[in-house]
Amino acid sequence: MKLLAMLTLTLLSSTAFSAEYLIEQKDKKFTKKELKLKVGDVIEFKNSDPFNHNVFSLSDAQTFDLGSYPQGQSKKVTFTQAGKVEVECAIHPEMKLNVEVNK
Ligand SMILES: [Cu+2]
Repeated sequence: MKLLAMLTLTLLSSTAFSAEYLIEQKDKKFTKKELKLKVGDVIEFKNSDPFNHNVFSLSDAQTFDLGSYPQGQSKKVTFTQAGKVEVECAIHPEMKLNVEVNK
């Protein structure tokens, strides 16, 4: 019984501190240029332009590729390591978002 209570508390505390941010791709820009967050936080990338965007990162701290997707769709990334993550769009090289992930 005691163990179960401790386990429940651990599960609650690990989820209680993770935040979720919404970044849109609009007018060929990310709606923010910089974002600071913590390990475990999530960014939802939503395409709000009437054409495809891609979301990827080749950064050492985190590499990912969400592929290309059209207006109205969104995909989420959980940031799992501290460091700097530069997020880009393969279709529009001028699009950049710098994410600083802190412990
Ligand atoms: Cu784009």
